[in-house]
Amino acid sequence: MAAIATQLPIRVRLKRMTGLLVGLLLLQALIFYKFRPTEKQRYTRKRDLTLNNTDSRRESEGISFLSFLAQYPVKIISSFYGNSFSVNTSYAYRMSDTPSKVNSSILKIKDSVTRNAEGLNKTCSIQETALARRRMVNLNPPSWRELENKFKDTGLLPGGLWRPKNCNPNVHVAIIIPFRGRDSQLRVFLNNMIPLFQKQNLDYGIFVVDQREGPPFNRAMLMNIGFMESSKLGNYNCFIFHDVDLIAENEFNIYRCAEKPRHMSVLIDKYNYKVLYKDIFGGVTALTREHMQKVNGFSNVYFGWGGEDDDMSKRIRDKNGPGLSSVPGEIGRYKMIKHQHEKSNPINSLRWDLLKSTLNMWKSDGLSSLEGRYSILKLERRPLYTWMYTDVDEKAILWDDAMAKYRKNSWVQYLLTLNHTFITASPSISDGARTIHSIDLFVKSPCIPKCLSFISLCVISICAIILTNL
Ligand code: UD2
Ligand code: MN
Repeated sequence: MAAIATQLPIRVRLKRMTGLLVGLLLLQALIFYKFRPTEKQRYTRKRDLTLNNTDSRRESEGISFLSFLAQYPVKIISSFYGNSFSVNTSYAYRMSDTPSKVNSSILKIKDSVTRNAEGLNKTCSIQETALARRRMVNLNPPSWRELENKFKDTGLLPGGLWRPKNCNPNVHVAIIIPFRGRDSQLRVFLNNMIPLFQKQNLDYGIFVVDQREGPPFNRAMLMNIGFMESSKLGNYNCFIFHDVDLIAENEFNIYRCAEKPRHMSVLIDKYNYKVLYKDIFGGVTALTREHMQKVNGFSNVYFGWGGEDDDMSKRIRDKNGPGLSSVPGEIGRYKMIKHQHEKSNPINSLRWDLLKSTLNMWKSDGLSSLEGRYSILKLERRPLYTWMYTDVDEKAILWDDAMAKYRKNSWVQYLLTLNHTFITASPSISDGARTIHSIDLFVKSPCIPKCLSFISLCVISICAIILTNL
């Protein structure tokens, strides 16, 4: 074969090689398609996981194991029922493999900013003459080192806390930034906004609430977490929820709270400085502690892009709500740093349905349903901001009774089957005490498809090398 090939003209050989390569590629595609992993292969079995056995209500109600399984929108890969399994007395257990919570002692760092004696009694006023109606916005991201150097002599305390030395603003502002994977935008934000906060004589702290990889981004829940956690650290009474990509253009846009919850990012360059729709409440908003408590904070059930801001708008505009206000357009001008929508923040297809239920759900969905559904994995007082690395327990949120009516929705099913899970178990009762006979947790394995395509690529490359040497 090789002997014949060497006698052929180079053009013919090249043609053959290309033909062969294309053929091989097609073959690979075919093999890949034909032998794609079955549902079962996509999971790996995990044992020895911690059993999250806190759902005592479900247990005590004795929900039948089988019927409980049937509701689960996850695929049952295999079921095993041990000897003592009995349909009527069986119970379902929920599993969790979330990382253990951080040592709670680090949460206890309190801010301790000193102010000189004279400053304590004097209320701050804003020097209007120092403010500009059009400020220079710099959209180039500096490095972290440059940033830290720039602000090191401004009196910033670890965690990005700052307050004016010579007066007392009487308002403690927590700037809360829902965040995931936008490092360069954060640098642009800090570079432009720290000088503004200081110029406005604010007593402020910046809290970046960073959602760990996993389920789609949950902006509203991160803001609730920021509210709760910053309140543990300082005596804040005004909370400004801030998209990381928005930079204020008018210095008269004062970062304070008003009598009613306030929408601050009214006109944005990306939308040609036009108000997108009435009662919009996304971007930058300011709410006092009382406002937040009155509306039970934001909703926790909006995973992915969209809807969560309108949900808050409805909460505050409800007849018993605190009402909505916004700054005049000319003052609420912002630039949005250019960005694409992340894959990890896909559009929430359930948002319109959820929005129909806001007024029925808000009392049970929000600050009141936050406890135990997230953990702070790390909390760091970084030089320019406080970093809260957060894990959101999407399963716990979506298994809430309030979400029962949406459970069959494809978006919810998708969220529930993400990454994890399935258990097959044979729990039973012996002597009144619960015993679990066998639990297998299947964790979705991302490896097999990835490995296959990698192997496939290797095969093609090896073939190509052999062929070119023919
Ligand atoms: C609009 C709203 C925003 C929010 C969003 C829908 C305005 C000006 N903005 O923004 O408030 O309601 O629609 O959810 O009305 N983020 C990350 N990492 C991610 C994804 C989001 O950090 O992977 C944060 C970041 O702070 C970002 C914000 O969430 O600024 C909003 O997300 P976006 O910028 O992708 O959405 P956008 O611009 O459509
Ligand atoms: Mn944006």
